[in-house]
Amino acid sequence: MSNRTFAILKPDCVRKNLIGQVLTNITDVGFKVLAMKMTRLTKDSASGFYEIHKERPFFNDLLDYMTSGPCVPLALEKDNAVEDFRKLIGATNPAEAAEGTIRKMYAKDITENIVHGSDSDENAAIEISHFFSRKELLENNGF
Ligand code: IDP
Ligand code: MG
Repeated sequence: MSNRTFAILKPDCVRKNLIGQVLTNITDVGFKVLAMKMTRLTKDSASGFYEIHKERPFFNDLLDYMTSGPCVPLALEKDNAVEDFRKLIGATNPAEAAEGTIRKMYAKDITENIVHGSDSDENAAIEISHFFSRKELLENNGF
């Protein structure tokens, strides 16, 4: 069990002006923000990040969506971070997400689903280092 996960407030979250609201949902349940930035993904960066899905039929739509505007990557800390964050955001498809989850409350559909959350400790570490340099993590948090 690791105490870190990686999240992205996706472009629809930024467009809908929900950055503050969703961050509040995240910090209210005890996640601490270790690092945060606002950035617009390039096609290359988005396809590297979602490499695992490159054979899926929705891959091109996913790249268009993730590059459609700025997003907010976050490195987060909490006990049992990966699992607790996945519970907080809910199922990929908001129609199937539990009541009270972030995707249930704010997401439009299975593509535009507001937020990313790592699915394992190993991927959390890879994804954090995809978006944040050692220097950024060190300067912000002293580790
Ligand atoms: P996750 O974000 O809940 O981990 P993944 O299966 O890893 O879900 O998919 C990554 C992202 O790709 C989803 O969050 C969503 O934006 C998009 N996506 C996943 N499945 C579909 C689909 O069946 N149709 C369209 N977009 C999808
Ligand atoms: Mg995933």
